[in-house]
Amino acid sequence: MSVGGERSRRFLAERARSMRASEIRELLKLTEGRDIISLAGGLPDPQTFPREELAEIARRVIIERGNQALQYSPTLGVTEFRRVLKEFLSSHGVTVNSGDDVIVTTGSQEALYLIAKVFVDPGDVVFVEAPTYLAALNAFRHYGAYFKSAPLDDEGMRTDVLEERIKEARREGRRLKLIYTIPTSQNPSGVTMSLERRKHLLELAEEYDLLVVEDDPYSFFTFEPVEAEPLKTLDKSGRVIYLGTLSKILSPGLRIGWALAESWVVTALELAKQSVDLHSSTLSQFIAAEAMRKGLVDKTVEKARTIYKEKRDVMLESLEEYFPNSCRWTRPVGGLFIFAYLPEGLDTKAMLPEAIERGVAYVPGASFFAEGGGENTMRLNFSYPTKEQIREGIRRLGLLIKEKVGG
Ligand code: PMP
Ligand code: G9A
Repeated sequence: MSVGGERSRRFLAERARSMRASEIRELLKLTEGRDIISLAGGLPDPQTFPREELAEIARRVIIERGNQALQYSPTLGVTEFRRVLKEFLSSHGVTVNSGDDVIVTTGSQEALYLIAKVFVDPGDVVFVEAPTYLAALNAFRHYGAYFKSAPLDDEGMRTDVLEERIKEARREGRRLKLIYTIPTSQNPSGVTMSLERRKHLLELAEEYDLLVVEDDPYSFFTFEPVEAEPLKTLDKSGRVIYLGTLSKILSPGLRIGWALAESWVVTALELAKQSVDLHSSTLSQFIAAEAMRKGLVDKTVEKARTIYKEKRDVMLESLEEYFPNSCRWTRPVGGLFIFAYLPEGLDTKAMLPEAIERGVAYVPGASFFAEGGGENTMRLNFSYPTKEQIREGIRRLGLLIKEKVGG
């Protein structure tokens, strides 16, 4: 999907002409209501939604506190929720400094958009992982970011390459702004950054005077113990903007996310948000505050951890069984995705219509690469499909790939 035509050329702002569709969102439209096994969008398993408890909370909030819960609320967020949220974060190992503040956003996607809006001028350099979350790339791209990426290996972002890219950007006389990273159970790769790399990344931020955006939807439900201290906690110089969300640990439909950072950053985001959506849903924030206070989020996290670990294992076993030996893939300790590398020369975007014809969808990997490449990669989601669908979906994909490459 793109915006085009004579009228659009006449009227659309320069900025809007370069907007790209999110392949994740487009695939969601394509697969919705159709008999297709979707290994595409990162949807939580609906089994993890605590329906009865949320219904009870929602009822009580509306009946007993409806005057506030159904009302407009401050742009920064409902004061009570922000307080509960700070406690929740602290108790989960995310350091909240005395000079920090938190803003509630409409999912962490809005936080990404607001960050792009307030920090990125056209041509400013944003350093990213290759691959990285494509909807973050789109948000930065919208404000004219110039990307430089560093590849991932089993220990996360190659910070030695990051350093090279930073030096290169300096030599080119560019303005350096941000490092964007998803350190734990990365999207799309599933990889988790080692402690050593985390420290190196922060040293680089300090040395080259950069802000760090730590996008962290997945660290609360890793399936295996990992040394995954948040950058926000390791950071001693207030450079990290920490983003979180309830989407994977309670419900994405509530559309509640947050940014925790030094208060000057939060004020800038607040001003930007005033003209985007005034504030995030008051009702959702009242519900979220209660859910956190009652331990419902922690309970959901425990449930999600068990379900997703099993599904990940089924996907790993199925890949082993059905994909040809010429393919390789990541083995994530958390998150919702496995990233697969097919033999060079295979184009997963070109192959997608055939896969859909056979009743299975995935996200082609190329859009996760800011500087091109990755045509032979694909992202496979294991949280949403049932175990049977995972096996069948991977079987069908394996057959298709074998037809293309032999093996
Ligand atoms: N960042 C990352 C890394 C994600 O994976 C997602 C959702 N898949 C988001 C941000 C946005 O999530 P939400 O807006 O639902 O919080
Ligand atoms: O539905 C969305 O756009 C959120 C999911 C993101 C993803 O699949 O990475």
